[in-house]
Amino acid sequence: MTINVSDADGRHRSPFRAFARRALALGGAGLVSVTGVVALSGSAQAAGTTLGAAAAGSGRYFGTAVAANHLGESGYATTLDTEFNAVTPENEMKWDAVEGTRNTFNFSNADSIVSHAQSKNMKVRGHTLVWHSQLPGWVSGLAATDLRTAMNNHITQVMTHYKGKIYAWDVVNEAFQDGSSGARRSSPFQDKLGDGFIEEAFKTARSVDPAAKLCYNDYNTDGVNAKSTAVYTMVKDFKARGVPIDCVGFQSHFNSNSPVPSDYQANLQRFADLGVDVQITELDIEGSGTAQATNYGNVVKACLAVTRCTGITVWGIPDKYSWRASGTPLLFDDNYGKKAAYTAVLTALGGTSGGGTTDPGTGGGGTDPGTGTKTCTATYTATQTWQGGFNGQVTVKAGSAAITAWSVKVTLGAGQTTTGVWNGTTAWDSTGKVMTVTPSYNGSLAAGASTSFGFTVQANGNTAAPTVSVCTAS
Ligand code: G2I
Repeated sequence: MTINVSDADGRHRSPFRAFARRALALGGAGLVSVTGVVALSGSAQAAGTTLGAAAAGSGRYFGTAVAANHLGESGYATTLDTEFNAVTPENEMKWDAVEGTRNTFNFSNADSIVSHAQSKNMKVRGHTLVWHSQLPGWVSGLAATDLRTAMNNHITQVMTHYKGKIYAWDVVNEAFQDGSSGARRSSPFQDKLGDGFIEEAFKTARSVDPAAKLCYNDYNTDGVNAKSTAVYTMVKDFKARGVPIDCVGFQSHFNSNSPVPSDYQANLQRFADLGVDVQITELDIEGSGTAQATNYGNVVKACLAVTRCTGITVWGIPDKYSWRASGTPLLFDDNYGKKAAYTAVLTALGGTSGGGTTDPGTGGGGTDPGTGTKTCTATYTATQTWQGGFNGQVTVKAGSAAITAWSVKVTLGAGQTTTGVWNGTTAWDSTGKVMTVTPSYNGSLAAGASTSFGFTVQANGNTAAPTVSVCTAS
């Protein structure tokens, strides 16, 4: 069955107008000519339409690092509250932030994140108690006995302040060296207290808040390598000797120099097999478009394949606030538009985009008992605009029967060219203006489920929205 969906007025819009237009498209079934199928229904908050809700479908959380100074920005807070059900303070719980002066504790910024999270029923990951970085100078200057006292006091004071409010603490962060040595990293703690500082920190932590999960957290430990094996050996030893440890965090900061390892899932699994939870704690993947989306999807799939992988945290919301913003490593663009990576993550989590739920009358997403006819609709949204071009996104939604393939026709305006298409495979007609987009990995949609593809348009003076027409399903 073929359904024609055309762009209402063909004009390119500001993000605010695009938002208003999306609301119109969702509410306005009149834009879509459908025979025998009720088009769209339900609320954007229905289960599985956001990252947090989709992750909750398998009992997991989907979190983000949060910076207190952005909470007053409405796009930031709205995206946080809509999409995520866990937070990690990005810097606000670090030693320099809470105890810059010995025994003088300042929790105000961290408190603002924790209270925000609590008001929204979000989990909080505490980050981090003992770390060589962002460590005030006074700590590094202490001699061994005093340092041990200061470390245990810091853990005790901070964990007492947040007792009962923290899902998991990164008790010790990044204590191992990079490279092939498998050795501990030099730090004031390591150098003055020796290897035993790690287990001492965990024992102190357990005594303060027995309800919090206690994690060891590190980077470059995402695949099977010398560093991850050194951590593995330590965790195995802790479990054997009854040193309290509940989880291992895999930061998962990826880029072309440090790609997602092919044995990522196997590595998570070998830690889980030691009897600890595993968590992806600081995920970001530099890149753009399909390549970035594919990597993100693969990371999520790896976590879902490991029963004890209890949740995923990305290290920030929009690219512009990333610690490595130039690599555009996050799920939302600078205007909080959902990137292809977002869609890949949501899809991998088993969620559905586009704000729709299943059609009424299908009995909860099954094939429409009336017809079983395979249909789809396509809705265009401009997600980002800049001098000279824009990004367009097309949401493809299955009708009241599940589909395994779809095809959408997109006609560019005069003078326009595309410089990239993601989450879809293109075939061009002889004019070079009409592309037929078919799925790359996202062809199978349950009844009422959605996916999206996107493209970048070089406007060449024509900012009109491309015409999206003819969604064909099979
Ligand atoms: O470096 C990425 C992460 C690696 N694993 C541990 C994480 O805690 C770490 O996070 C980053 C934050 O994302 C950055 O925001 O840690 C950095 C410090 O090691 C943070 O950067 C610092 C800047 O270096 C400071 O100049 C700045 O004052 O953020 C501070 C607060 O904005």
